[in-house]
Amino acid sequence: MSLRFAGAVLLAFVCVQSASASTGYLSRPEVREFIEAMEAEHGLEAAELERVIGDARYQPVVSRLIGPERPQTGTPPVRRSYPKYRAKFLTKTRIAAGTRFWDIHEADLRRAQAEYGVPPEVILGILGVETAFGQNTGSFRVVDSLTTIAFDGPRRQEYFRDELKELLLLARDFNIDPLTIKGSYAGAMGLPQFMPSSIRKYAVDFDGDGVIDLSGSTSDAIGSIAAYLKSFGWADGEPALVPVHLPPHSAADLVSGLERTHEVAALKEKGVRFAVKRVPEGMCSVVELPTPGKPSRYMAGFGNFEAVTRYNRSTFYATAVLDLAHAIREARNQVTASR
Ligand SMILES: [Ca+2]
Repeated sequence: MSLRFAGAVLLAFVCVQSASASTGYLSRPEVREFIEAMEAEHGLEAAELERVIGDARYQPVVSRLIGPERPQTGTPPVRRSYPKYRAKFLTKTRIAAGTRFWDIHEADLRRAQAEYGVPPEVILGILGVETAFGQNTGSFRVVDSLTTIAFDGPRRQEYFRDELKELLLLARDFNIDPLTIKGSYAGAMGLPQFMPSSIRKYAVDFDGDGVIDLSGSTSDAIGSIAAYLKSFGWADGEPALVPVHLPPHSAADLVSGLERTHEVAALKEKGVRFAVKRVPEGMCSVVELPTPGKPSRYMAGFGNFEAVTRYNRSTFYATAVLDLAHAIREARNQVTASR
């Protein structure tokens, strides 16, 4: 199929979807089915579900942002640039905002470290990359985002139907009107950008006021990030990433991305050199950080690195979080040393 033809089909698809969406989601059989299942399986009232989903609006921009199906094999991968990705987050402004945030919320950050073993800078690295410490938490109505992708999205409809379900249950649990909840185009919410299912599973009421509020309570946001990382195996005091030097021509064999498939001892036998003396035992991944036109850098990713990738399944993301964490820690050390 030529690209032009694919484009025409896509356009026709969008028009059909928009036309059906403009008559409202309630008239769609798959939406009726969803509502009936929510009623039968979770005891939500049909009238309330109809009020909420009947008000949901199709958002073309959400559909566009979630993007098309990823290309299948056969298309050459685009050579990405880690330094370019990193530069978006490791700005002077963001690092300075991180140290200010640390000053203001020191007590909560300390308490999170004591309870979950996650150091302040890692929590700040996530907050910094996700929302610039709460500056960009998203302005979409989450009901609109999730309903759009769940029923009209170009991909991952099933996942987003589950998240819509979780949002409705979350709103019931905390007695909030789901129509008032704002978030990213993909339905991620609050300072730490948790999806509804993650809030229900992992978030904590860290300020003890009886509700979990990741938008209004910085304390809840801090505690919830730490609780999330701990649930995915964060181990206090362990390194997340260790720079490695690979023997020539071994990258294609050894780079494993998100997968921790290598024994440290086996990598050493293959001639991989670790940049630190005390290398944790056990399994690690080998992560490639490419720069177009230059040799790539390589890192061994351990359990704590994997915990961060559980937040967002991307080696670039997790490396940038940890780089920002390190930069904020350094900046804070300088500030406190000069006081
Ligand atoms: Ca709270």
